[in-house]
Amino acid sequence: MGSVSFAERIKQFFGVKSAVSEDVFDDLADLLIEGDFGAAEAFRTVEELQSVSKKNKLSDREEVRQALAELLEQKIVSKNPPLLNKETLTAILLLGVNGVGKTTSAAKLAAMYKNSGNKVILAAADTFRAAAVDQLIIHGERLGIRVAAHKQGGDPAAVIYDALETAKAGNGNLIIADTAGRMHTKNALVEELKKIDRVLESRAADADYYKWLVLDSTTGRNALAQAEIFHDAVKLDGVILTKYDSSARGGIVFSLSDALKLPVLFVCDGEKYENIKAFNPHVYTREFLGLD
Ligand SMILES: Nc1nc2c(ncn2[C@@H]2O[C@H](COP(=O)(O)OP(=O)(O)O)[C@@H](O)[C@H]2O)c(=O)[nH]1
Ligand SMILES: [Mg+2]
Repeated sequence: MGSVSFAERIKQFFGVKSAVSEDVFDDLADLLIEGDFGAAEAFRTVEELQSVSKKNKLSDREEVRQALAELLEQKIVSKNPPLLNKETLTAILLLGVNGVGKTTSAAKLAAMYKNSGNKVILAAADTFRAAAVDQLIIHGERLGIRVAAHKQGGDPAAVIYDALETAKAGNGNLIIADTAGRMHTKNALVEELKKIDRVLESRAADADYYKWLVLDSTTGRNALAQAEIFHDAVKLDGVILTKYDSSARGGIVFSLSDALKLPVLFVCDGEKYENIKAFNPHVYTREFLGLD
């Protein structure tokens, strides 16, 4: 792709003043694939677009771009982030492989929900890396938020258990749990996550419980493979898309919808606490197609 960003390429593509021919649609399929669409999905989308274009007698690329925006927006499975009940307990489990931004997202969510009046407890259930626990404790200190933590190597399920007890003692209505994401032994990770999941299901049976997968938007199609593994293991409720400030191409959102019916709940576009916002399918689609 060179140094030209995907958004620029798609802008250039639609900026060309020419009639829409068969070739234009072929090129568009290629472009969507470059933008992290799956091949089958890209061809299907272009076929649908071709039939819409024919039906509505669209003649230039700009009209086709508008039609594509509508088509793509309809494909997104969307869901607003939940409104939390402050009178009852809510637990949010963050999952994902190393480096995607789980710990950072845990802190961002904690800051956001604290600002809207929730009493938050962060749970340092990534006990695999000492640095992960320290990183969360530092966020907790900065944000004035309690962190449930054990020493490195401890049982992550026990950390969650502690956080639940602390909350039940009246010290919080929202638990946000960070988890480990080492993928070198997929089975061990899946087993660990299932155990955490069981603790939450049984010890917080009356709580609202959400499982959100954190995905790095710069990893492209690999993100879909990650989502499949985690969704299989613990039935996810939604996705947090990180690093959207970088060279992300964005097509992955359409695949998450198409293949897994998984909604994206939040998009993060920087390292600061405030760099998180609720996902908006309309805005996202228009940004993806370089429309402002
Ligand atoms: N630019 C950018 N960097 C991010 C974002 N989210 C996380 N990071 C950075 O990505 C790196 C890994 O994040 P971390 O939360 O430790 O990932 P974890 O291993 O999944 O817990 C850190 O350097 C973060 O500052 C984001 O939305 N944008
Ligand atoms: Mg981490």
